[in-house]
Amino acid sequence: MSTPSPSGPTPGGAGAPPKDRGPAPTGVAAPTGGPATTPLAGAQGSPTGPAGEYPWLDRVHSPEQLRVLPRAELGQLCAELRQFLLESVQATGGHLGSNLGVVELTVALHAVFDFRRDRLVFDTSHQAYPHKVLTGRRAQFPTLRQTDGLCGFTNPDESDYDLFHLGHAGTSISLGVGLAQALAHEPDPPHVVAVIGDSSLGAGVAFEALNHAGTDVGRLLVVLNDNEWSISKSVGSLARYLSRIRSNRTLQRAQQEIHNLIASIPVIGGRVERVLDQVREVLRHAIVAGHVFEELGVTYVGPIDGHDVDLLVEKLERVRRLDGVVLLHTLTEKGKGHPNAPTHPERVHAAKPPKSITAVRATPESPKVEPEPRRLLGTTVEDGPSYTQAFADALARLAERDLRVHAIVAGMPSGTGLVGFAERFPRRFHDVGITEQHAVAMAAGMAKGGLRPVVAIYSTFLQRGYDQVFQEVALQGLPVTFAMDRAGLVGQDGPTHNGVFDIAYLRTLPGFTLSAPRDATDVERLLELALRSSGPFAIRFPRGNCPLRERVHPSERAALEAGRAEVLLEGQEVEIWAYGALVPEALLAAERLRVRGFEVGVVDARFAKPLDEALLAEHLRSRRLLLTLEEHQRAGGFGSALLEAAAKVRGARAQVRLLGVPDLFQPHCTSREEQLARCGIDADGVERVVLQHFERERG
Ligand SMILES: Cc1ncc(C[n+]2csc(CCOP(=O)(O)OP(=O)(O)O)c2C)c(N)n1
Repeated sequence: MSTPSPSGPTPGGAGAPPKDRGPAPTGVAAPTGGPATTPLAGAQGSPTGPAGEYPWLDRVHSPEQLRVLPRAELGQLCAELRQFLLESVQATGGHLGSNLGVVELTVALHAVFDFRRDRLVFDTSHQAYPHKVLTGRRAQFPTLRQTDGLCGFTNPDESDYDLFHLGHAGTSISLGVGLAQALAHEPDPPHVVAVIGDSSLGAGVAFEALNHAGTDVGRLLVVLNDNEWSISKSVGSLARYLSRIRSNRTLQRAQQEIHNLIASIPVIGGRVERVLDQVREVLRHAIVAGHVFEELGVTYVGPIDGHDVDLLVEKLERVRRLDGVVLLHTLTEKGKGHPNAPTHPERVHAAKPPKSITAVRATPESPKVEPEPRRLLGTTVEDGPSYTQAFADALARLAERDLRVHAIVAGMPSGTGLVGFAERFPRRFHDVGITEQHAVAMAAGMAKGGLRPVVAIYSTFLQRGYDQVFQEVALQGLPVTFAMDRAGLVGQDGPTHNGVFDIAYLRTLPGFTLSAPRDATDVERLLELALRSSGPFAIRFPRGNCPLRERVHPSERAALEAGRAEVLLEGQEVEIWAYGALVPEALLAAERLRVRGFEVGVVDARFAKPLDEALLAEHLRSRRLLLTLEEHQRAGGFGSALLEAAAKVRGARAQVRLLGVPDLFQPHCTSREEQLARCGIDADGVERVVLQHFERERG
């Protein structure tokens, strides 16, 4: 890990520039790679050498080394870099498609700018792999997104070339505007570059930033990486507008001629001049690509071929001399070089890690190796359907019965499992793009109009729409259902994507019902209850699978009632109140502790709000130890809610211990299971706490 340079202009403020990494290499002679044998689809330059050989890439361990390569060899470097990413990321898993698309752009950026001094921000930063390779991290690629390995996003802990740890889309222009303002006082201000995808540009915050950027905030280059895809196809009028620019080659050719024509219209004065002014404007609007940006005060350049590294270098050298805010529009192909990219860009977005990598790994902190399914008391932690699938299936069944049910997603139709729903109910499915605020406010409008909208959203991305959850939904008391996927720890994506704050940020809002299912049957029952509810209702479920065999048969379950917990196992001295998907872990721990002679009970709390206060009071009075178990930050979560209720109980004798995610941003790990173990919120963790508690009491 490198430390920030002390020589930054405003240390800790504008992001200190990376340290000089030693003198530039001198050897730039053509490397002696083997004969070219593996042509690379669509790559610029000649083919790479035999698989696994990267004669030019081997010479580049830093951007300084890139900058001394002969310009004519940059195409070859790009070909090797693309080949390296294809081989490496397919072996480990990771965001493949977006990265293959920005190879030439990243090489050109590092060739033209010096990001030891200039500043580079990647939006969302899932497309920063080529940047990682070029900034000395290639050797770590076999560890990509694994425990203690290379992060899948930019991360200042990893390199001084990474200014921010990001993962949520749309903020790069704002960050760039801030950096530009912080650096503007310098005699020769460094350049600030923000790289943003076409879909992320549609996020509200990106529009807000552009709106401000055009008002003299300093020098900023925004590079629009337009590949026409989000994770799915980009949606909305902005996507349509960009696509019109992209497809209109005639317009691009005509553009220069029109510029010349406008310039050549003579200035005559008086009325004629005013009319000609209008003609100039009409022509500009009708013909000039990107006039929407120009109207915002942003100089638009493009569109240009984002896979032509020579052209990119030439344009970047030109635009870096311009003042103010410049938007360079580059056209790229998502997954460039991958055989499936032309037909299935969505499939190429993320390469799945092979099974051997996602298997639970033993670590010194968590010696957990559990190859066999763990059976207990009629339930198992064997994999059933994913929670995502259980939700999608349930929603489709309920939508069939109730025409008022609409589904809303914010750029994540596949991630939320709703592609099938979209095909089946196209008029009742709304992908609004990466616009979580709009998604939530629109749901409020739908609910007011008599519909039953279900906002299917990752817990972490609902944070973007929090104010709309408060004002448009909660304050109006509207029946909007929030199906929060990836609620909990998410494994390889890490802290930007962990959904561990939602209970805290939702439970303070009056009138909200907060719930979490322990299995697939309860996913459907809670969804049904939500759709019958008269106010806002949240259902959280994790990235992971439902238990294959359920503890209680669906036909034997009592009707659900908001605020009613369910006793799954009667206890005497110890009671575990578990929330949602960790209920099976609590049952497993209870089983093991019972073998050791502890009469441990398990409650499926099911609701964090309202809580089952009557049952809680009974347990607080009669048990010696009460544990809460949740996949959420301990601060402000389910356990905190329970403690607040406990403070009102007279005659309580139980000690209460809260098991949840500690007050740290949990780093990425190879698997969610490993993160659960690290936080001590799996069966082993529960068992350990109970044993330690009674050992301490005894000794
Ligand atoms: C606020 C937010 N919502 C949703 C996502 C999930 N997400 C990650 S990448 C992505 C697509 C981004 O598309 P684009 O900006 O065009 O970049 P590309 O992947 O095409 O290079 C989405 C929707 C996110 N990261 N942040």
